[in-house]
Amino acid sequence: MSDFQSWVASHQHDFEDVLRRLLPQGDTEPQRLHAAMRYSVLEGGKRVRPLLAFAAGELVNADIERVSIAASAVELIHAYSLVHDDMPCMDNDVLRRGKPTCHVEYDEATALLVGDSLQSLAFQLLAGHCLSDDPARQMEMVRLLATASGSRGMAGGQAIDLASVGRQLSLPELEQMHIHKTGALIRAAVLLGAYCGQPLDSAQLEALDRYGKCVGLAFQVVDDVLDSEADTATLGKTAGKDADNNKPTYVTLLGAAAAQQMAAGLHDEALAALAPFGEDAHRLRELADFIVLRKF
Ligand code: GRG
Repeated sequence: MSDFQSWVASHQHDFEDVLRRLLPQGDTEPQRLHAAMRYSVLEGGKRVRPLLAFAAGELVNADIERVSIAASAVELIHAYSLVHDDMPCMDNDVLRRGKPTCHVEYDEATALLVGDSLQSLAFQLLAGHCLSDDPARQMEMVRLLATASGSRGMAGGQAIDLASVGRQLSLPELEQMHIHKTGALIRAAVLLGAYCGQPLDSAQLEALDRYGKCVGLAFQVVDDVLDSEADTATLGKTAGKDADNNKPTYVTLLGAAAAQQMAAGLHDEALAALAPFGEDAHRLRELADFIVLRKF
């Protein structure tokens, strides 16, 4: 196992314990809702967004307890988005993270409430723990996550996505959709991790934000390639859904080879943005490599 692989495995392991502790226990009333929340969050997922927050936190010597809370808030928002996205009124999918989706395992009303409750819990965590010695910075963190997940961020991107089914989008339109739907939360994960530590100057924050924007978009481009090329067992979710749903993707627009090339270009841009941080940013560099080279 490489040094990076053991860093990932150890953070994934410890982060699972953090989530287990922060989520309401399954025997707490209302039990069915709490069990469904735990089902949707625990034991699954690559935890890419939390890993980005941990790597950004390491760059600024942030307290790991603080980063764990920020990372949990982001992961809970991500998990809520997956639960809602899989529902019949949206993507109508039956498999997620190698398991039946929440509404299949439980029911639609429960899945709706799971998403709602995970979103509320994310903000409860951000507001209920001390994440910065500067209260104004902590308020900025709450605002950042709210913006990234709301109608000007992830939910807005999802709305554009739903409206795009069966339509031909231009490359800039597709990029706008994905910058919001997928990119906004990934970008927020990087900045939230960084906000937990030593203050950065505006040029450094801007550089980190550029990194987050590039890896966020690269993540989606690679996701489109994997959706068209990998199999359901490897992905743990239904492969080929985009084509089946007649959705525009980087692959349908550019072809797989050009899409892969685009991801490589974004990867290079992400690494260039990290240049001012030198060796201290090595985990963020490794995560950019992982995001572009991943096979699942
Ligand atoms: C319902 C408000 C709302 C938003 C949904 C994120 C999203 C927006 C929908 C999920 C569908 C999808 C394929 C989105 C693209 C982003 C993406 C690749 C999500 C999957 O993220 P991974 O690969 O999942 O990080 P794991 O399971 O590893 O956490």
